[in-house]
Amino acid sequence: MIRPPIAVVAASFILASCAKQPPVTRPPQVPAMDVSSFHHVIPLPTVVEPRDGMGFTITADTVVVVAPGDERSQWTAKYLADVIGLAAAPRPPRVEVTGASIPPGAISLELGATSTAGAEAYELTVTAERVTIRANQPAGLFYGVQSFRQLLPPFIEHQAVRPQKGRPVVAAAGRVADHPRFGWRGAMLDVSRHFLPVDDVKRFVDLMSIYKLNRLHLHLADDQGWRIEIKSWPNLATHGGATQVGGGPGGFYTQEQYADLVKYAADRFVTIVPEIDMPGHTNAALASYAELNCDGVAREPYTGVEVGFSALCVDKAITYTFIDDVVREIAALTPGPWFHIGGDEVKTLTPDQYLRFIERVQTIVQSNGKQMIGWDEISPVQLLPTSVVQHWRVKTTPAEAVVKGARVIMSIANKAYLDMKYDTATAIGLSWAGYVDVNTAYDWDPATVAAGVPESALLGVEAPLWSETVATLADVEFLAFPRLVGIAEVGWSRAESRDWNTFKVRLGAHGPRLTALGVNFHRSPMVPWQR
Ligand code: NGO
Repeated sequence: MIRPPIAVVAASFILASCAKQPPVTRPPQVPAMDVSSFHHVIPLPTVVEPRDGMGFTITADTVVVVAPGDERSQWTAKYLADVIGLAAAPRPPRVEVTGASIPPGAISLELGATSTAGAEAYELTVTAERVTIRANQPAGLFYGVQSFRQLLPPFIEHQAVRPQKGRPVVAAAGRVADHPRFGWRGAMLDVSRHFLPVDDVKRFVDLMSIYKLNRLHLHLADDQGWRIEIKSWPNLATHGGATQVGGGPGGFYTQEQYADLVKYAADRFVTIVPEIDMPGHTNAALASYAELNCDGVAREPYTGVEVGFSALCVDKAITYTFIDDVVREIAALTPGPWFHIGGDEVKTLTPDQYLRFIERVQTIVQSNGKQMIGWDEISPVQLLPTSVVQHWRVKTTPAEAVVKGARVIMSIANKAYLDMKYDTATAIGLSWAGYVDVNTAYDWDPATVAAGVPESALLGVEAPLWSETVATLADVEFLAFPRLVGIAEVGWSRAESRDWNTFKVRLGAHGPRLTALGVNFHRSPMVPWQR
């Protein structure tokens, strides 16, 4: 079967390929009726060139071809074969590892120079004869695969899909050349206030990687729960992890489970960023070990949602032995270069105590081979050039840290916090930073949202999902989707190419894909969802 040509509005959709070219005018709003003839790739690639004519049909003979030598490319080829799964044949496409010339009918994954430098850049070409995904590095191949996947019909995403006559698996013809605006495109899960089992986190990794997000920050300790096994301080997990908001059973990751999760994410080019919040937000630790408290008395476990009442005893030597042990054990399990120390909302220490504490912890993190990240309260600290500030507070700016050379992850709460309600009707979530509807989460630029934090200071963008009101994976998905899809585009696509009116139409085309994936997404009335 021939897919309808996609010429109609193609020209307006072609975007300039490199930053040196003059800014391109924004694509006009796409009428909903034309949507089926479009590439709907999210995040919007740097260049999209739909072409007339037949697309590529996946059949029982389709092979995924990859050159020998690079394991990650081979893993990505297998991943693509699994994504296609049984949609076109009784078994997934065969993966052929070969240096020989590419046969017709193949999907070819190739490492080699592309028109844009960078580990995440890629080019994707789809013709009736073959599909070519080319990238400088394996990460780019993975992103090329994710773009190609989005050209395939949404039904392939359904786990129970079986090949059916009259249901061809066709990708439209065209070309994409693409690279990201920012290197840091993240999400954060707060597994402390409510615990999420490893399989739920893996599912979240799967979903975020479809949209080329590449950092998953895990908020592993707070007042209500300590969620990772520390062998030298075992009560942290067994006692400090035994409850959660509302008094549920909580839980924690064994070191083995955490390492497995790190690997699972790394396979999908997602780096795990562990956070142990300190010196505040530490009641779970203070409840686990009496000696961490200034008065030597262990605290009661906490299952409420107040903040700011707890703090480590910053003048006791054992506090720093404890921190060094925790950082060392987690750092050893974490190949990524970062360790997040929280540092937010400390109300029981003097400013001087706070500054000295963070500076000392910064040294501990560095001596364990990691770069420190902290919430923007750490801005006044004498930061090392490698340290990073995560900006969340709406009425402040981390400009003083930027002046001193710090780099910033933009997570401003009134745009990027996924735990804010969409609107007054949203059943879960908070609203202290206002309502964050789908357009609000999308329609902003990280480089202009905080005074004194220009593009050059930004590592990128991250959307935190705090879990005071978020008890299950279904809740997580409801608040994250579709806003996280918008944040993914904020992080990947160039500011001048982004436009809410065209984005909402492309997002609407992702409704059937999210449905087929079983995502419990918010069907916001402001998005023209396709059925
Ligand atoms: C704040 C606070 C968290 C809350 C969250 C709720 C930061 C960095 N500290 O963000 O403890 O859970 O708001 O939105």
